[in-house]
Amino acid sequence: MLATPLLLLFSTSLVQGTSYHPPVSPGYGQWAAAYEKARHFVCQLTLTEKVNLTTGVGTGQTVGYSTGIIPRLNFRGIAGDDGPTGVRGADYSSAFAAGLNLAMSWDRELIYMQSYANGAEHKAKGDNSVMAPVVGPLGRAPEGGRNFEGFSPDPYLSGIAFGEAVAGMQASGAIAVGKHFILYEQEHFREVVEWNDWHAGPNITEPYSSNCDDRTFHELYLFPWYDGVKNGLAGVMCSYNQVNDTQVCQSDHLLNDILKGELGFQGYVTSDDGSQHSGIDSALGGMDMTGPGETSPNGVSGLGESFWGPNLTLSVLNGSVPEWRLDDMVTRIMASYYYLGQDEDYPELNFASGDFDTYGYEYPKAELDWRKINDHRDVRKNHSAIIRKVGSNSAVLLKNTNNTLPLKRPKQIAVIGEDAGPNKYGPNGCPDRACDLGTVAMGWGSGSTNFPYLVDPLSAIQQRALAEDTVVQYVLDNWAKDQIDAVSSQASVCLTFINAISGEGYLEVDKNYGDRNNLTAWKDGDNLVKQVAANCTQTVVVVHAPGPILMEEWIENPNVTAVLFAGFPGQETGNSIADVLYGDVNPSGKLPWTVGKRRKDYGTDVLYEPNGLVPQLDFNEGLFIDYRHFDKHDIEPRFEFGFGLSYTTFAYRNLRIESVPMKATSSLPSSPASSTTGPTICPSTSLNPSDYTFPSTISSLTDYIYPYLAPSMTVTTSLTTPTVPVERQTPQAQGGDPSLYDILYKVHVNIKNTGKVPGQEVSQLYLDLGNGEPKRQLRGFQKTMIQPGDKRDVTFELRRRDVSIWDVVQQKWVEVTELGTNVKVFVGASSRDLHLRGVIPAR
Ligand SMILES: *[C@@H]1O[C@H](CO)[C@@H](O)[C@H](O)[C@H]1NC(C)=O
Ligand SMILES: *[C@@H]1O[C@H](CO)[C@@H](O)[C@H](O)[C@H]1NC(C)=O
Ligand SMILES: *[C@@H]1O[C@H](CO)[C@@H](O)[C@H](O)[C@H]1NC(C)=O
Ligand SMILES: *[C@@H]1O[C@H](CO)[C@@H](O)[C@H](O)[C@H]1NC(C)=O
Ligand SMILES: *[C@@H]1O[C@H](CO)[C@@H](O)[C@H](O)[C@H]1NC(C)=O
Ligand SMILES: *[C@@H]1O[C@H](CO)[C@@H](O)[C@H](O)[C@H]1NC(C)=O
Ligand SMILES: *[C@@H]1O[C@H](CO)[C@@H](O)[C@H](O)[C@H]1NC(C)=O
Ligand SMILES: *[C@@H]1O[C@H](CO)[C@@H](O)[C@H](O)[C@H]1NC(C)=O
Ligand SMILES: *[C@@H]1O[C@H](CO)[C@@H](O)[C@H](O)[C@H]1NC(C)=O
Ligand SMILES: CC(=O)N[C@H]1CO[C@H](CO)[C@@H](O)[C@@H]1O
Repeated sequence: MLATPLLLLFSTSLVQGTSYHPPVSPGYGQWAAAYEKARHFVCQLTLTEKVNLTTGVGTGQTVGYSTGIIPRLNFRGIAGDDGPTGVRGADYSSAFAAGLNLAMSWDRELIYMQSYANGAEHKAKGDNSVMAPVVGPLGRAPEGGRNFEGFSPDPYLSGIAFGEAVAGMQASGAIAVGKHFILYEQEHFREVVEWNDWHAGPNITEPYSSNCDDRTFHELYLFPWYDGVKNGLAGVMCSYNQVNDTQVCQSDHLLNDILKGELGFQGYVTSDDGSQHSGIDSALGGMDMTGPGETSPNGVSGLGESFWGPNLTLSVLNGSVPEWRLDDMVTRIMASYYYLGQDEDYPELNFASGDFDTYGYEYPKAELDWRKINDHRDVRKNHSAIIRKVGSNSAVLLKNTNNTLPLKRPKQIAVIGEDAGPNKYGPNGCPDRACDLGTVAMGWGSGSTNFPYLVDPLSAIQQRALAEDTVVQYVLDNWAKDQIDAVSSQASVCLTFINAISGEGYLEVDKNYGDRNNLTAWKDGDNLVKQVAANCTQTVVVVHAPGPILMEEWIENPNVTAVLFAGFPGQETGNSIADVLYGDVNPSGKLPWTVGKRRKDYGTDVLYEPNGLVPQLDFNEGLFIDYRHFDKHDIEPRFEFGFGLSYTTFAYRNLRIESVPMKATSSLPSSPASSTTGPTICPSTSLNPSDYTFPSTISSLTDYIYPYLAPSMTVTTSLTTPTVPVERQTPQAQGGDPSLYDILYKVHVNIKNTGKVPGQEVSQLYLDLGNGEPKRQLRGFQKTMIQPGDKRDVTFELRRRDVSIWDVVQQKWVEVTELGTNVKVFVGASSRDLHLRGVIPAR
């Protein structure tokens, strides 16, 4: 125990004299009430209780991302779990469609609905927070392993999707932890241990550094975060990579200046599993919670060791981390809890991620506390209907010669390809879904969940076909050439399933370390299609993939009469596909990226070989990724961004631009109370050794992270009343400068359904902003259901942000019309099918 008497002497020297001056717990706007409750709560806490709420107890525990608890106040801490497609590691929960499919749907309401349902399942299982939605990676390189977890390389589409996903998820009551912040665009080299030890190098010494200029950063990668923060995002996960050779999780610039300052983020920042690289620096740099708690990913080494926990307690006691910073961390965490109303009737944790047993140890490593760990609560409700709808409404019809689809009572169907059938080991037969066996409906890694069931395409199609007395043949082996020839030469229609898969970097499939090694179909998919098409004049290709695949080997084959891109639709994949094939649902998905003809046409790629001990990922292409690159260099894509066919046709007319009369411009709210009085700081009263030494009343568990000083730790300095820095207290509004969201223009068009069936059209608005910007950038879209022969007026609203560029000198968004630019407006059915044009004149 501690012999040194505490010297009550506060040292501010470490704080003053450095450039470090983060924004302190704000609590304005919609967050005011939550902050008041949080401050009240935090003011009751002792030092170790505060530290407990910032530190995960370790991944050795049954549920990852769980902080310590406060028994004295009967507060059970903040529990969280992955992720974007459901409650990871749980049973009796849903396997939702991937973020990719939400983007492919271009449907705000569906994005909101599925995110709400996912949040509700987490809540019912007792998770306070959900590690989702994903908006980083944005998708700089089409091979990027985790692109499918997010939305689109277009920042506007991603921003709208992210905003809806945050709003939907948090409407359920769960905290959305948006991830990954930021410039995390590939899996290779994201983690030293993972790369050197698990993938056997060549060795690196630090995670890769994403080097991106300020304008590109703001206009592409940061852009969608505004929409999430604007909609109340309460959690953010900082990413594995470095930016400009600084770890993101300790970047004062990125977390304090940009996220908490410029974007006005009022929630908390948590680390990923192994993305924290320091104790003091991450605290000062703006991180608020160390999710898993441990120093290394998955606790591969140093089990029970933490940069925070005991180290944070000591850092506060010895003055390295001012106590107001700890208070700020805990206040942000608790404000998020209150903001979501979790103090009222929130379910208790009733499952154990990855463990389906009913009884088990609460602390497995220590084999302690045998108890009920899983209620097996079925939380799925009617979510299968939503998932099926997302699947069918996101499928993108790329080719449909002579109306091959929808199927018209074919006499005989052949279903061909391993991707049409089940995995013989079961839908959850591969750990974290890291394999390409049977049909693929999600990617691998923390974007995966357990399937409660998986409707494979063959089952769904067969069921549907039998109702029409169709004969159904199938071959599920991609290399069974004789059988394939036999069935494809007999069938009236040959439904051919091919796929590709990608995932998170800690697992490898066929030497793909998360990122895909190529953009072609896996399992000899191209040859499979060619072989079927050689014998079948109605070959329909269905693709399950995490992003674009190259289709050049067969796309122009006249026997390939239809192509449907299905993405990763989750548990209902077969039903969703059958709904579209049979015309029960008219396809309305559009590509959220470009399908190129050659890999090199994209101009960006994953860095596969380290270019140094600290791999450098230079974003030299600037603003020009995906369609912006194809447009700039006049490269003809196979299918352009925004493309997708329907069973009906649409005609566009009458573009009209309306200038919205300027209201008194919204501006930053005048300084709220917190900046005049300063944030409430609650020094831990009567600080004595019992506040931070191991209590005799609890027995220490192996590999478990506590807030108490380790026996080897001694306190040399001590603290008194902390001073609060004032420099960066000027609060921003949630989502940044509110005037960025003012509607400046409305663009109206009229769309007619000129075909014979009802259909939804995703109409798209693009702008040419001049000033070195891409020729066309998406800045509006609407999905509209129109009956045959009917017309609908569609309106796009342009916010100030949508007609602005980031001025690196002034460090602010500037409207281009004020720079003397005539803004060209295009509206149409894809980024290259632009029926209508107009101009917003310079001012
Ligand atoms: C910190 O949390 C642990 C459980 O994770 C609990 O055993 C301990 O009592 C807590 N400490 C304090 C000071 O509340
Ligand atoms: C790479 O690093 C691993 C562990 O970090 C080590 O075991 C191995 O010897 C290193 N290899 C080389 C070639 O330096
Ligand atoms: C990276 O550094 C460059 C050069 O200092 C700077 O212009 C840029 O804004 C930095 N990028 C980010 C994302 O902070
Ligand atoms: C304190 O942090 C260091 C790394 O800075 C780590 O090696 C050590 O294990 C931590 N101590 C505890 C008790 O977690
Ligand atoms: C305070 O404690 C932290 C955590 O162990 C340590 O890293 C740091 O060097 C200490 N600072 C001082 C001034 O003793
Ligand atoms: C699911 O159930 C909810 C609540 O009963 C209802 O509001 C919603 O419309 C249903 N959704 C679907 C897709 O059936
Ligand atoms: C499509 O239909 C037209 C008219 O019936 C026919 O001439 C053409 O050969 C068909 N194309 C294919 C690829 O089947
Ligand atoms: C692309 O990668 C997949 C999966 O590793 C592999 O099956 C396929 O053969 C590769 N394609 C080419 C053209 O190398
Ligand atoms: C299309 O199918 C027919 C019938 O099997 C076959 O004769 C023809 O060669 C095929 N065409 C191509 C380009 O494979
Ligand atoms: C039954 C039949 O027509 N089979 C043909 C299918 O196509 C191959 C070429 O890929 C021919 O060799 C078969 O004769």
